[in-house]
Amino acid sequence: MTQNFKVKEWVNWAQDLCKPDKMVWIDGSAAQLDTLRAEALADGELIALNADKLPGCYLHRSAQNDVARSEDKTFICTTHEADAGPNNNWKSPKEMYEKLTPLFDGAMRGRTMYVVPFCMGPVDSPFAKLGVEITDSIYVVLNMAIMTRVSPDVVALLDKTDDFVKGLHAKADLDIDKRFICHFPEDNAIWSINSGYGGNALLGKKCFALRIASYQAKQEGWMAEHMLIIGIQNPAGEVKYVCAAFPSACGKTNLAMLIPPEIYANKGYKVWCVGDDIAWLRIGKDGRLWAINPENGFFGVVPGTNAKTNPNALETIRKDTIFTNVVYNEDDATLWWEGLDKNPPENGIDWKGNKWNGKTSTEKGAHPNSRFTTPAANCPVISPEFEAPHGVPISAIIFGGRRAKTAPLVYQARDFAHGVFVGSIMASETTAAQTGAVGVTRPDSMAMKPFCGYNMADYFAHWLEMGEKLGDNAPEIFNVNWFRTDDDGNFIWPGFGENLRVLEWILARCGDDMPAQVTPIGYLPRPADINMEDLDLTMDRLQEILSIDKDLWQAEVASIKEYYQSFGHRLPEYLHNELSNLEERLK
Ligand code: GTP
Ligand code: SPV
Ligand code: MN
Repeated sequence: MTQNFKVKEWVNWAQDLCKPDKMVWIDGSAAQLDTLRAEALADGELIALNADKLPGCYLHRSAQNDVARSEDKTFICTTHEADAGPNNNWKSPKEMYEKLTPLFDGAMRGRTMYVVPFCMGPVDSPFAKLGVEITDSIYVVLNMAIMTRVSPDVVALLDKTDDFVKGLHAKADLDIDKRFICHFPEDNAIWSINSGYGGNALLGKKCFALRIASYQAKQEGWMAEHMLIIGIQNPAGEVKYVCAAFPSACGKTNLAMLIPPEIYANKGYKVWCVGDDIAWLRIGKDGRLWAINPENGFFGVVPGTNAKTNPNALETIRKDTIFTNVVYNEDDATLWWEGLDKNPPENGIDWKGNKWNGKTSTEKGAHPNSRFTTPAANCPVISPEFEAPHGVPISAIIFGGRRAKTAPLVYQARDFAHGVFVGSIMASETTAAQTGAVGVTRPDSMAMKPFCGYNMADYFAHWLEMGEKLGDNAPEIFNVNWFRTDDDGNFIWPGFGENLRVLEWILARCGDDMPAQVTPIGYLPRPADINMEDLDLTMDRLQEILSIDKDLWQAEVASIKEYYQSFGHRLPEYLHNELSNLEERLK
């Protein structure tokens, strides 16, 4: 338990409000987590699996109405509505404290209240930040122990500072009508109730490391972004680091664990994973941009993970992993999900807990947003710099969305400021990672639409300011789209490991000697500059995904205009000008 008076005072207040039967401080020790797992197994919150085939792994089934982030129930509570911006649901702090206090009142009666001190970032990093999550869910505690740093070292740090984020979480009745995920950036506080789902309940992740942290980053002059971080090692052994921001379920974990195609592996290329979802970026003493991954594990999409698409992820999740909402195989207590292999179990139990025969059933066995929670240390390609206190220097920033049409395979911004424009005009088709319709194209600037804890117009201004501070040291900015489809709806680009071919062009463009085509939207590769060796794709198809359809782009400009208008006068003038210039160039 901490000696920090502020923490104790707040925990006492929460205890008085939530009225648990018992309170347990979590130190992350193996013995303590073992006890919790045994308890969760006894009451069915966790299901044991085959200890030989999946050592240390468990299955959890969530409530059926609680399987994804609930964006309509997520609020940014600032004094002034304009500070939350049109990109967020806003309520005043007063209103939400008043509304949620009665919901938390007595919410933990008959339950245990767990107090989890945690650290985002390596514990010895000057950029690390502390939080304390109070929760009544063992599932949440066990997930937090994987996703964040939870240890006596963290408690020692907490003893010395009052700078911590207060996260209050209660499952309550999982009542969807009383589900709220409220952020109070002015108070460093998060209140989440009636959901047990990852992004709603693991408060270190999206709630803290993106929504609250983006607000802090704006004040303190750094950036909190929805980005993976990888190191790409060339045959000479040099490693260059890039960050990539893609919306939820658009390929970050897959790119973060990329295995080079044979022709690249044979030459000596390697890809190292630093992070798969969140990056905290700062300008270093050398003037360059440096990134740390504040997380300690991966909370990844399960369906589609297989030996071909992501063998590294498959290897990572063979042990010490919590699976949520996949198929249980009664024959040997193993797991299955859509896209694993062509051999689904006949004696299965689906994610809803019903008997499921994979050979005959027409329904999906695993939920499309079923997830694994697994320690970063398990990843066979975890970067040697994963724990580096100052992080890694970033050469390129890549934005990318899921677009059937319009966005080409890859293009480069003219400079950093233009790159901010490119990020701001991103749009992507919605996925199963959030509740609501799937496949609807919506603006998702920098893949941060659901995660920016303040007015996005101010966020764009902050990006532009960071670019000015970085000057000549600014990373190059790119946009990619792995998801262009043909007339039959099939993906044209093979994706996954083959994405290294695009990364190779990107890194070449970060040097001096790779020419490119100048187009209205930015620099595109000359088709011959994408390495097609050993690739099952015709030059015609490549040219197709490297083409820019002026009609589609003109329509795109019209919708961006409308989107920009939602920010009113707060939108930086520069972005308006870039949009007009783009419109001109498309004529
Ligand atoms: P979050 O954890 O929600 O932030 O998702 P993510 O961005 O990490 O996405 P992830 O890597 O888990 O991929 C999501 C889905 O996209 C999976 O179904 C993948 O199989 C699919 N996917 C990933 N990379 C590619 C690719 O290069 N091409 C195609 N066609 N699909 C991909
Ligand atoms: C996402 O939806 O972007 C995720 C999963 O990474 S969650 O933690 O639920 O946000
Ligand atoms: Mn994510």
